[in-house]
Amino acid sequence: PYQPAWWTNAVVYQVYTRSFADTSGDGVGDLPGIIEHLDHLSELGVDVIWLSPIHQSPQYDNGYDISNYRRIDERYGTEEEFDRLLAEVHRRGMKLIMDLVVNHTSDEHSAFVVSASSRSNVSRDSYFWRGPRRGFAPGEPGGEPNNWGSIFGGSAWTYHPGTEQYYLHLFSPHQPDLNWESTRVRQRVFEMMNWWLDRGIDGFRMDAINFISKRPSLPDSPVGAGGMFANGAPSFVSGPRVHEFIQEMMRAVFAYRDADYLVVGETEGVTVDEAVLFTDPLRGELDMVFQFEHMRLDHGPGGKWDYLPMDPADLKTVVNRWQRALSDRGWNSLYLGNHDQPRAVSRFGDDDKYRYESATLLATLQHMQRGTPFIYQGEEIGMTNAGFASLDQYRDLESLAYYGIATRRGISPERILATLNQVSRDNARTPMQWDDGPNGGFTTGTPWIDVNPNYRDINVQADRTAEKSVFRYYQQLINLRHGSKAVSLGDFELMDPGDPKLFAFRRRFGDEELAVLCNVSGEPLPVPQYEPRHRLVLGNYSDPGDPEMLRPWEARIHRLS
Ligand code: ISL
Repeated sequence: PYQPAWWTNAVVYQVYTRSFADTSGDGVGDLPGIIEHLDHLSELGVDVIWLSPIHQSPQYDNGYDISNYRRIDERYGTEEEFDRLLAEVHRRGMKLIMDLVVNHTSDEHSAFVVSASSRSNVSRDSYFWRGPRRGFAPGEPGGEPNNWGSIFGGSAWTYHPGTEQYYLHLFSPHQPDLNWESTRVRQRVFEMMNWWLDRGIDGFRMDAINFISKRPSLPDSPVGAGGMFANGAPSFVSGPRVHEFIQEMMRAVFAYRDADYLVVGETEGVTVDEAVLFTDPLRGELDMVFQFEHMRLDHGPGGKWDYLPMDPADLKTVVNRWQRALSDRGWNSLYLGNHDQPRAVSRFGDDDKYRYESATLLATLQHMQRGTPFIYQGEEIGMTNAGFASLDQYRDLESLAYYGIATRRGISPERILATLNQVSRDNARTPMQWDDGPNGGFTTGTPWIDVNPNYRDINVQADRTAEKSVFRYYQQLINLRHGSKAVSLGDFELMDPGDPKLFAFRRRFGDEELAVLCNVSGEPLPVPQYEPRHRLVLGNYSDPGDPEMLRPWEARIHRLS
């Protein structure tokens, strides 16, 4: 008989170690801090923990710039503490997957240092080195090999005077891109992955994995309106050899292993058609990918920094498209936030008057879809955007780069602050709020980034014991998934696609059928006539209310059969 993969009813929790729990008092979260709070996660009911990078790193991008892939960064802990964490996770019946950042390394990685040392060294082609554009002298302004901009602002090329060439970095200059055309690069990555799996981890979250294959000629891209640099995406998003590289990786790393692993790819810019290719089990690539369409719904024409409030109807359209596209082949991952995105309740809900209701409604929408849900730390207690009052509270290199660019464009500091408050990645990175003590119980020292001032009201201790507990609601959603094939595997059918406020759908597997009704607004909404009012399985209001009306941000799950 058909055996669905184990992760079809699993729930994953992302730990951003730096901001989770600090036991050493240096203001940076650490591995013993995770160990200390593992019961919080196992009580929540999650099956898998995904750790953002904890490898040795100069931390320009909080660990997404790795200088040694086989060492734990001292700020986070020791090798022994990592092995203890892994054992403690396993002892509680959970799994641990690690970030795999191999589109690029740190510029302090030994391979890059060697690569940069001369034009003729063996590692030179491990990265992308190019001379200046024709007609330019090396290092001359405008002489970059092509016109791509980096994702964090500025050119995607940095000039290296020592060898009079430029190296490519899709992200910051501290994150040079690895050249996957080199078999040596691929071999070394695969060896490193095997080394981690042999150490006992249960899989990987692969950072920017659909960027690893570039069009070899690295051609110029058309320049967008007003921009100085062009978007190189057409030459590196799902590039020519990406499927070949990933299949080769899976053969080299997983072919002879039979344990239960999980491999999820981060694939910004992926289309539904590409996602099917990446996740069709018969192709031997990834188990699931993170798509980004719903993360763009509040981007204006100028992109992420050009914030435009989202229309909830667009969210329905996107969800429906992805649910349908991966229903026969492939598998969805489901997320509303992570360390790169503002807080879900602040972005898609109402983080003020209806914080509990909208946080639990969003959780309902997410966890009742077909796919594997990912919870970002703090979401399970309804943590909100950072609420910073001053620009100097921002830490992320992307926020700081934006600050520089926006200042040069003459945008006022007030506007810049307002934009950062809305869209900056720092919003997700403020420390986990454990209790109402100093620094929310995150550290006894000075936190590397300020704690959200609302920690006195919003914290784990308060939430878990509150009458309206986001945490307990998540527990129930996770329980429901674990026990219901309609939730984990059922068909998805959107109801009332035209209604902008009502997000309603049915899930069906065999003779089990559930209906999910969500009022994505702060006003009461009539319940559609056709909806039979069967047994309520779970809802985010404690009393049944008027069966004909959904209250503000009300979510209900009914069992139809
Ligand atoms: O967060 C973004 C910009 O606002 C995304 O474009 C993000 O950079 C992209 O999804 C890739 O993210 C991953 O790789 C980056 C790292 O900074 C992110 O934290 C990571 O999730 C470079 O390693």
